[in-house]
Amino acid sequence: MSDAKPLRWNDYRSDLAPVWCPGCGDYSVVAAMYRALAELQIPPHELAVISGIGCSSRLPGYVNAFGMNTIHGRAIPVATGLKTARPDTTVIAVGGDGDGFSIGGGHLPHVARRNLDMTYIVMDNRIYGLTKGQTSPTTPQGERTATSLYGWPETPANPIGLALAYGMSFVAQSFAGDIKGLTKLIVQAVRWPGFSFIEVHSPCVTYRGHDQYQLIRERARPVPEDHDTGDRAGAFRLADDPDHLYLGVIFQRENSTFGERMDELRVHAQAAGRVGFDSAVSRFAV
Ligand SMILES: Cc1ncc(C[n+]2csc(CCOP(=O)(O)OP(=O)(O)O)c2C)c(N)n1
Ligand code: SF4
Ligand SMILES: [Mg+2]
Repeated sequence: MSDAKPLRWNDYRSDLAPVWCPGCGDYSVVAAMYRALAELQIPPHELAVISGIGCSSRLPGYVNAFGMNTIHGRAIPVATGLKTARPDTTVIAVGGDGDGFSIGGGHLPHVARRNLDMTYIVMDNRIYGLTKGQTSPTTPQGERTATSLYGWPETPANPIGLALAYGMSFVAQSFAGDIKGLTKLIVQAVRWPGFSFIEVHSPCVTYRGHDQYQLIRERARPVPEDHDTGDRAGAFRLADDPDHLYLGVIFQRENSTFGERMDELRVHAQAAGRVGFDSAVSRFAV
């Protein structure tokens, strides 16, 4: 048995000071992540936090672990490559609504159907924060922003609905104003054997105003106690409720992971050996 001291939350804090605006919801997300990691006792050298580009995507720099602030919309492909090459590493991908649902949105159905064993946390502030307040896929209809001076005409995307439709095996929703609840969800998501997605409502106080905390609080409700998290149709009903944001686990259903399927494939390929290779090649020979 190891006599190493248990890791505490501040063992996961890097020596970089966050440069987010005072009051930004992302501070609470990183705070919840430190607490969750301490509960999980994941050694920093066995952890990688991967992001795209955006205010929220600065988060890996603030975590004492391997990390990469990649390019806009590409956290998921980089995390996929890393998890596939190093399945022993705990991989957490993070980013914003623009990064994940706009430029990177095409990766979501594919990472979902592969069911890679990793966690994806989206800090959804419903705006492009880093580039100074342009509309994003989740900007509410009618909102006035830097790029919609007279009100935004589009209907916002529904990230929980998309996650369910894409077949993600673990789908949860949280709020930066609830560090305790978010910590619990990150622990559950990282322990989940498959792809886990957490949509975190994380206010941008600079481009959407401080009242976002209040507005989210008014709509937030815990997932109803009688909700069956294995029932996808019931989960869609929660995602589709225009008046409430349900916080907690909305859906979970186990499936084999990409890593398990790859291991199986490797066994078959190795057993087939050169004979298998030759017969595969001969199929294409003319
Ligand atoms: C290929 C590419 N296109 C556009 C940009 C400019 N850009 C950087 S961050 C960003 C949007 C960030 O929004 P979001 O992902 O919601 O993160 P937030 O800053 O709101 O946390 C954009 C458009 C870029 N860096 N690269
Ligand atoms: S601009 Fe918005 S999202 Fe970016 S750090 Fe400031 S409050 Fe946070
Ligand atoms: Mg954003």
